[in-house]
Order: sequence, then structure tokens, then C-alpha cells
Amino acid sequence: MPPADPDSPMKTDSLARAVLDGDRRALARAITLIESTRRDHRDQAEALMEELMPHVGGAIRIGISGAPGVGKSTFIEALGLHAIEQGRKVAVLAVDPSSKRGGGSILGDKTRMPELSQSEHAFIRPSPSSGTLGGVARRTREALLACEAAGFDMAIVETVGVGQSETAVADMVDMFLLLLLPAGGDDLQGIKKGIMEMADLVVVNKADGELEKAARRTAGDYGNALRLIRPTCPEWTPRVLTCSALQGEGITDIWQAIGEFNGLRAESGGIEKRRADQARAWMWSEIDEGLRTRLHGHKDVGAMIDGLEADVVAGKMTPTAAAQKILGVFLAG
Ligand SMILES: Nc1nc2c(ncn2[C@@H]2O[C@H](COP(=O)(O)OP(=O)(O)OP(=O)(O)O)[C@@H](O)[C@H]2O)c(=O)[nH]1
Ligand SMILES: [Mg+2]
Repeated sequence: MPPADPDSPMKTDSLARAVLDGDRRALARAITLIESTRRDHRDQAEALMEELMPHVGGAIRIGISGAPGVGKSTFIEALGLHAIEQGRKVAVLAVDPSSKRGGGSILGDKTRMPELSQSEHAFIRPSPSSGTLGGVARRTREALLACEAAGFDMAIVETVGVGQSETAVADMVDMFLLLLLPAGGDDLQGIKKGIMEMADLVVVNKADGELEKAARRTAGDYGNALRLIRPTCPEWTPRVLTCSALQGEGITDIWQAIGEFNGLRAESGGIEKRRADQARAWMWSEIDEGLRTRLHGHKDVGAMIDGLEADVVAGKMTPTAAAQKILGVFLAG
């Protein structure tokens, strides 16, 4: 087992071996390395990922999103425990660049996942507590692959449905699941159409007690709304289910739908294709981020960016001219 101090020197190959052996402490340590922004850590993380990459790809990757308080943590506890009963090993990660809750949202939420966080077949990792969405998403992608390399065959990526993070999560999973609350009346909870369009499965949670009737009605409304939306993929028509995460009701049906989706998508090659597209997009976003970082770090460009930006904002210079000037100086050396 490598030492726990992130600053202490270590060999990435022995860390990689421990991760591949399914050592959860080594996995936690690998993810700490992946999340570090220090240059030397980044280099080590890249070396580590090289070693893990041949062993990834074995998990069902599921993204789960929904408004604060909809019951994501409670739902993941129920679904995760069900998956473990079916012989799965479950990793839970989060993308939450807005997290102001110190230590990351999931860690604070472990009380909402009491059994899952205790299970030896589960690995729960809070969101990296800071960074841009792009940075957090990249680290979460790598963390997801590290979990797969460690033998977790179901990966759940959670995000709070309040911003751009749904798209980032949808871009790293095989199946995207949207959790909703039972609504009074027929309003569609202000859910943006773009987010509905990404959902492979919509789940109305809290279908229990007084809310049960409203949940069924809401599910019907969303079922109608979904029919007007182009399906996410040719093999599958997105559907709406209800559940009570708290009482564990409806979880079996959701598990079955996940299995069905996955089976159809595996058979058609859809999963592979989506993953290939995601890998391509990931490469380009790495290039975009890398270039921007280098632009800002360039001694001449760095000094002129603020002034040119101010000129563009003030209408003294066109955006095209400013961009050309910046690129010209950057490419000149
Ligand atoms: N009645 C009922 N309450 C539920 C259900 N699922 C969750 N809750 C309750 O809803 C509240 C929020 O649940 P969480 O699981 O923390 O919700 P969350 O979406 O993870 O919340 P954030 O992480 O803050 O975005 C808690 O009080 C839960 O007990 C359910 O199926 N039925
Ligand atoms: Mg939560």
C-alpha cells in the first residue's frame, strides 16, 4: 500500500498495481492524485492513467441528475444496494463545480447513503471541491476510469441539476437518468428542454404517501412531453417511471429498465459508438483547455489579453481583430 501523504514520493506503477488489485485505499489515493493540479502530480496521474487504461471499459456508466432535494442521494443508496444484491460493485462519483459544501457534496451526504457507504462493494467519492466545470469534469472522467480499472462494474456519476454540469455528465456516461419531484398541476418544473432531451430515463421520486397520486400524474405529463422529443438513440424510447427511494419502491423496475437499455445498446454497438464519440470530444476539450492555459501563461500574450479584452468590450476593437492579434503573438513564439 503506497503512503497516504500526497506529497511523499511514490511509484505510479506500484499504485497502479494496487488499484488493479481492487485495493480501495489505493483507488482513493489514485483519485487524489488525479484531482491534484500540481504539475508533478499531473505528470504522475498521466503515467498512472496510461497503466490503467488497458483495464477500463467494464462498467455500466450511469449519470444521475436532479434538482437539490429531489432525493438523488437517497435514490443512489437504494439503487446501489440493489445493484450490489445483484452482484455488482458500485462506484459513486460527483460532478459539482458549484459545491460550496466543504469536503464535497457526497461526503457530507454519506449520512444519506448510510448502508452504501459502509458496503465493501461500494466506493463513494465526493466531488473535487474546487475548479472550473471543465477541470472537474476531466478529473471525474479519469476517476471513473480508475474505478473501472479497480473492478467496479457500475459507475454512478451524480450532479445537481442546476447548471451546465448535466451536459458534462451526459458526456461521460452510457445512460442519463433525470430525477424529478411530483409536481402539483401540470407545470413541468421549469426543467429545461435541453435536459429532458438528454434523459434516457426519467424517474419521478417520492411516489409515496400523500405525494403518490401527484407522482403518477407527473409521470404521465412527462411521458407525454417526452413523446415530442427526439429519442436519445435509435434503439430506445426514453420512458418515465415512478419510485420511492425512501421506501425502496420501484427500484426493481428502474434496475430492469437500466438492464434493458444497456442490453439493447450493447447489442447494437451503440455504447461503443457513444464512448468513441465521447473520447473524441474529450480529446478536443483537452486541447482547448491546454491551449487556453498556455495562452494565458505566455509572457507576451498574458500581458496583452486584459487590454485587448477591454477594448473588445468597449467596442474599440472587433473580437476578430483582437483574436487575430492574440493568436499572431502566440504563434510567433
Ligand atoms: N417522501 C420521500 N422523501 C424522500 C424520498 N427520497 C428522498 N426523500 C427525502 O428528501 C430529502 C432530500 O433527499 P436527498 O437524498 O438528500 O436529496 P438530494 O437530491 O441528494 O439533495 P442534494 O444533494 O441536496 O441536492 C431528504 O429529507 C430525504 O429523506 C422519497 O422517495 N420519498
Ligand atoms: Mg445529495
